[in-house]
Amino acid sequence: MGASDLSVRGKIPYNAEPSSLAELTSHPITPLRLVYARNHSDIKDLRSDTDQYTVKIDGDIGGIQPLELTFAQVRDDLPRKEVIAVLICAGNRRAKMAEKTGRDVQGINWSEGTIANVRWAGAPLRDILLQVGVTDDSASWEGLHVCLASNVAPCEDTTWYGGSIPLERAMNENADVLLAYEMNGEPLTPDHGFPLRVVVPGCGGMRWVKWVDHISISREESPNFYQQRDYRILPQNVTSKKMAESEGWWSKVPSIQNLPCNSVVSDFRRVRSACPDQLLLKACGYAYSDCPIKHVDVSLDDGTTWKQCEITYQDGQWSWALWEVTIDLMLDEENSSDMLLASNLGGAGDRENRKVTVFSRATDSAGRVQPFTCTWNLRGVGYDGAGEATIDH
Ligand SMILES: Nc1nc2c(c(=O)[nH]1)N[C@H]1C(S)=C(S)[C@@H](COP(=O)(O)O)O[C@H]1N2
Ligand SMILES: [Mo]
Repeated sequence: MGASDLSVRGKIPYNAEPSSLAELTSHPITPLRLVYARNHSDIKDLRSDTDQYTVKIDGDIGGIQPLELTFAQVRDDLPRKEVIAVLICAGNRRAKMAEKTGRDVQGINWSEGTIANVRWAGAPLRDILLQVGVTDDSASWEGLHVCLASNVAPCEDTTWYGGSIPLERAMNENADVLLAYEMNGEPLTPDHGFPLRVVVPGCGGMRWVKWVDHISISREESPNFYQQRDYRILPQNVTSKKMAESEGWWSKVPSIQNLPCNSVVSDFRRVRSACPDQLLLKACGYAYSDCPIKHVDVSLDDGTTWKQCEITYQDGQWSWALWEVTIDLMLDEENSSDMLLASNLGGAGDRENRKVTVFSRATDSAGRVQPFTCTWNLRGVGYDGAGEATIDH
């Protein structure tokens, strides 16, 4: 990992995101050196312990035959599946939430780079669950959860890391949930969970448990702190952790699972034009949801009118979408496009050094539209307001 590729947001535990969003979105598949790191504990380097490393699978329901698999068994004896899926932290864009709402949020001050589009390879979790006796009858999955845990290192708030997903998701062949051992064709690195991590496409990164060593089928969601008392969107009126605890808010709202429909502007700049009457601006960025993106649109008039962008990359069900658009900001305001708000051009006079703000908005294939504004929540999670970038031109 190059020293300048990531901006370190916390040294202990180690938390870092790419320094340049423009560079991040210049690669459809995120190179390992640009993959953000999000850790609630020290990073365990288990590379010399792989012979001892096992994953236990059990459950508190009937009909489960507990099983213990070695890393080699998971890698060599089970089917291998590859999936391109975007990994995103629930705290992505937290700094934007603070900026747009003018209120402090609790958590690492993430910009918009805690996102990585990776080609993962691993064993389908479904095949492992079938081995321990989960049946292929979907009615039997109802109300059950798969608890995913890592006991290799104590975390900031508790002694271990865990999270859970509905059993339904883990058993659905099309949901592509993996016990992954490779990213971009290489073994996982210690910071990304070597030897095994869970990959849950379309779901927030906090459930993609790294260094996973215990998988358990349960009637309850994971009892872990990060499932029960964090990674939930608390209502706006909950203004402190103390209030959240004393009024029991954590159990009143659901744990986050699926990704929101979201987009971000990663680069916005003026581009040269051969025609002197033209003022060309180029914007590009990323978008994602819990299903493929249908289109991304941009607005120069605070969301009154929108122009559709070109999607330059999207691969399969679970990747991010990369988009770009060129906007012709005519020098003659009278001929300017409908999109253009006069105030955005700075009004009368000076055509130089005027600020232009572009907003982006994603629509997914299920018809969900990214909202323009996002309300504040205490932990600053799930920010999904319009993407935004401003330039002086
Ligand atoms: N064991 C363990 N797994 C974990 C975490 C952690 O702190 N410990 N962090 C989670 C969170 S919040 C995110 S966003 C992703 C980050 O994965 P990365 O560091 O590979 O980018 O891992 C998840 N899995
Ligand atoms: Mo996260």
